[in-house]
Amino acid sequence: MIFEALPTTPRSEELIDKAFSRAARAGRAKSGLEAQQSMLQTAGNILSDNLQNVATEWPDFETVDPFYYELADAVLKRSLSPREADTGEQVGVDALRASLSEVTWASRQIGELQREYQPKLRRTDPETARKHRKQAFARMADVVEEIEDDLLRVGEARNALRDLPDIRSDEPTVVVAGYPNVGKSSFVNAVTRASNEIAEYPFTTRGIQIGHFDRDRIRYQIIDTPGLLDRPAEDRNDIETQAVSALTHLADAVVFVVDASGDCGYPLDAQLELRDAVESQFDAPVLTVCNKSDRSTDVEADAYMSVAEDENVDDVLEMAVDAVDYEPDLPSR
Ligand SMILES: Nc1nc2c(ncn2[C@@H]2O[C@H](COP(=O)(O)OP(=O)(O)OP(=O)(O)O)[C@@H](O)[C@H]2O)c(=O)[nH]1
Ligand SMILES: [Mg+2]
Repeated sequence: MIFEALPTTPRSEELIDKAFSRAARAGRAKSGLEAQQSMLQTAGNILSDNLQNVATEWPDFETVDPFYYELADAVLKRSLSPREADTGEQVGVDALRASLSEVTWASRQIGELQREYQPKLRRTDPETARKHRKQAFARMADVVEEIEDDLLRVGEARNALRDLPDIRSDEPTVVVAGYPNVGKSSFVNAVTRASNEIAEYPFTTRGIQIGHFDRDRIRYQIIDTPGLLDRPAEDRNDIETQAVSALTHLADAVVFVVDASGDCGYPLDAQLELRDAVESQFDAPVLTVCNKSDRSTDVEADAYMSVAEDENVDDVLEMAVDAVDYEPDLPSR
């Protein structure tokens, strides 16, 4: 998971304290002009390096997998307030990138201050050097304080993204969709290992379920998305819509489960309408699978199964694997 390893982001105050106390320590080890030079060098390096690290530890959003880009954007749109200082009222990944570029700016600015003051601490008396050094520190602190909001925002973004469910964008993926109560989770549970993860999904109040199964030594990922792909698109809010859009980048096949018996509480017409909508939104093949065949098979479908009676479940999975049509990248010989 690409956002998992992001380190904590320091706050402006923390960073200033750290830089200046290390600088004081470095200064105490020397005397006269050298003490002032060493302090400037230490504070400048700590500030510019730490700020630079904040910016470079993020993945390059230009090249990030589209699934993660949209996922991150949706999460950040919810968790980051718009930058009021910006005329553009940036939100989501744009707001984060704007803050990261401010942080990079600050890092460079500190470097420039360091270079500006270095000559002033040479060939002068220690007292004048001390005044210049103090002035340099004040200006460095101003720069770091100026990006206080940006550091906070980057820290918030990091916290919001770190806990995203561990969905692998590089594994062949089956997405399971369908109205509530049709048997989606029953199917996922039946075909996956016992160790399914139920992950907090930041778009819905329901946990997303991520399971895995193996076929021909290839690991497949199967994702149950309650609260997202279980009702008409017009009922989704902006963030849910974007989450579904992220899923379209991820899905290699969709198993759309219907319940022809209507036991689930939703009329078959509505279920098929949702199926058509999912079909038109996803590029991946969509299999219509009639579950609860023990109750009814009264619908045109690609397959019929009863998870409850373990009827045809493996065949449905096989169909899904065929639909995924995954060709592993074999090393070229
Ligand atoms: N008769 C019958 N009942 C089934 C079958 N499969 C699932 N059920 C029952 O249908 C109900 C709903 O199943 P779930 O797997 O929770 O359905 P779901 O689609 O995950 O529902 P949500 O998570 O609410 O969206 C449960 O009571 C299951 O026991 C089946 O093949 N036949
Ligand atoms: Mg479920």
